[in-house]
Amino acid sequence: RPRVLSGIQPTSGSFHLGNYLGAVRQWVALQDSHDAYYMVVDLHAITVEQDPATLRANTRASVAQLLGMGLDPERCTLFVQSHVPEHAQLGWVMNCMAGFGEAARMTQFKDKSAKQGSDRTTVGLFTYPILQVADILLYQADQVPVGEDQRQHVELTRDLAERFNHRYGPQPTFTVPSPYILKETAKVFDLQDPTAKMSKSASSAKGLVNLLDEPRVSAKKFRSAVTDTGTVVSFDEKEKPGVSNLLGIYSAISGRSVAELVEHFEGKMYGALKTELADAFSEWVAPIQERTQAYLDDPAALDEVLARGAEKARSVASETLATVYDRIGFLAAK
Ligand code: AQP
Repeated sequence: RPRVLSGIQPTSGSFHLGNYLGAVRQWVALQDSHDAYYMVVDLHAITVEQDPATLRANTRASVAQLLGMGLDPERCTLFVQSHVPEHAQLGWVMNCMAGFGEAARMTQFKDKSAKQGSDRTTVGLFTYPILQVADILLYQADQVPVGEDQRQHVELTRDLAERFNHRYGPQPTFTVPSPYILKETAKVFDLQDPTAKMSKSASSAKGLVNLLDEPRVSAKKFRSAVTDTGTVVSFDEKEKPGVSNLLGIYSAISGRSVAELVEHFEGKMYGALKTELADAFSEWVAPIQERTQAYLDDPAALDEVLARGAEKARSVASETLATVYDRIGFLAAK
């Protein structure tokens, strides 16, 4: 079975709809067809300052939500990144493979550091895409299910894997991975600014749909989503970004195609779309919240899942790291 690897940051108490539709939904779907490795990337989280108690609580909450959203530890390997020391170890090696200019071209770094200012931007934020390269290569992943905003980082992973394979050949050390990005949900947009990505740090509270918020709070956000001055419900990302975003979300959570939904809303106004979506969302999110709460109420079960996950992940990661250390000429420890 081909292997997939992906991760998500524990930087908030709740994931948002963009995280789910762009990434986690695919993670759930790939569990049966792929050898799946998924992790909560706490090493990445500390690229911006974190309160220790909050980080610990958010890491637990993240694992509980992933299980609540449908990851099944019997069908995938779920772990916390810092439980597998090989990530930091291979991260250093890959830092030494990447060019400074190459890293400086990462658009996410440019955007985030421009917002923070250079004194508040950590060196970790600059090198985080390279740690992500190590995350992926350690598991010899064939595919990386992510949202569109991560495409450039997967491209960097491919470049560095090929560079390493070439420099330390002739046998390849790393599998060169491909991004796995579904067109329909590659980018979920802010409900208040449908030309911007829904994002935890950039969206206004009203534009961001958190999965663990009270369903009626999210329903209200859908009902007051920004659309346009037109009246016909149709899918046109350029002319009708707000309506198209709502249709995309509705389609993804209901399993009905966009074409079917457009037909359904024929002759109805935008208000009908918003109200139906608000109701559908509330119904859809309720069982996710219940399952998440059940895992939060059983910390021993959660620890058990993570212990098993880390052990399995470490067995793969340590093998890759040993090969890398050997190929680059590190003296073997006796
Ligand atoms: N709006 C989105 N649409 C589609 N996919 C998205 N992802 C994030 N936002 C969207 C995908 O979610 C996965 C986890 O990403 P992450 O750990 O980088 O999440 P994040 O950084 O917490 O997400 P944000 O909201 O984008 O955070 P900030 O605002 O801090 O940058 C990834 O696969 C990502 O593509």
